[in-house]
Amino acid sequence: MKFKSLRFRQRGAIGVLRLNRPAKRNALSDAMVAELEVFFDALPAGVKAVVLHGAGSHFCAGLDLAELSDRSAAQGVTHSRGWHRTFERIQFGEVPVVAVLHGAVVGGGLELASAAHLRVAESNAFYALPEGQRGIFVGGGASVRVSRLIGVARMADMMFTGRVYSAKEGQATGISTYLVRAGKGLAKGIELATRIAGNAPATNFALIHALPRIAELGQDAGLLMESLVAGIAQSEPEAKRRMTDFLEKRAAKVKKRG
Ligand code: 1HE
Repeated sequence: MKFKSLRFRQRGAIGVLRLNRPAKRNALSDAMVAELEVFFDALPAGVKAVVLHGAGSHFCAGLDLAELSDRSAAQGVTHSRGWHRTFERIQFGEVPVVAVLHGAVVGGGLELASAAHLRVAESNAFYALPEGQRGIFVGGGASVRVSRLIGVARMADMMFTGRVYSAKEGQATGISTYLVRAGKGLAKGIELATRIAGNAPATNFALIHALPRIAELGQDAGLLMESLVAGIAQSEPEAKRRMTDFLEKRAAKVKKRG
């Protein structure tokens, strides 16, 4: 696949997608957002999980400020809805996406990261929502996704005050769920994606499409939906095979760490 602002490599079942405008700190131009949409709309055959990372010293500097033109209110809405469409393709797409974060993960960069299913941070990552200081508001889904990751109060603080979270703080507040040394993120992302790609397809489908929706429901409807999804998943031959493998001592036990 040939893109101008992205670079794609396939490693078996894993697709490694790199934001590739390091000179502009991977700022999200309209063209780059459009390329992301094309990529996630029609994944290359055989890709079962994607690792998303950034070229150079930062994951992503957010919206390409050089393109902030004289948009009317209506054009601003349309622009934001375009980002929403693209990031929905990532969140509710066909495969799990692991984002590997390093350096600046700011503004639209944090919005993009929050559309992924798993976040691995390197120790040099930092997070901010400079929209608050630039006199604008988030438009790439942060109100929904970042607020759910770290809470409304923390997100509002980031925007009110320009607060920057370190990688350690990002790990403690729930932005990332893995924290690794600088330079080790991609290998960790590929390791995790490989493990995820080996799951039963029904499990990955449920985690991408059902879990976030169930979490939005009230208890009654949520529990019913969980039962429906559980019933479907366990009826799959793949699930039967995996359970038999365990009972016949062919599958790994859950091991205590350390
Ligand atoms: C850019 C951008 C950008 C860098 N748009 N060109 N995002 C921001 O407010 C973050 C703005 N960027 C920064 O704070 C810093 O650039 C970084 C902390 C990310 C990186 O710093 P550094 O020292 O490594 O790089 P630099 O020297 O600041 O920038 C290198 C080049 O990238 C420079 O261009 P050059 O032609 O002078 O070399 C910068 O102008 C360019 N560059 N960031 C355009 N963002 C749907 S709503 C989403 C709303 C938002 O995302 S708002 C947040 C925007």
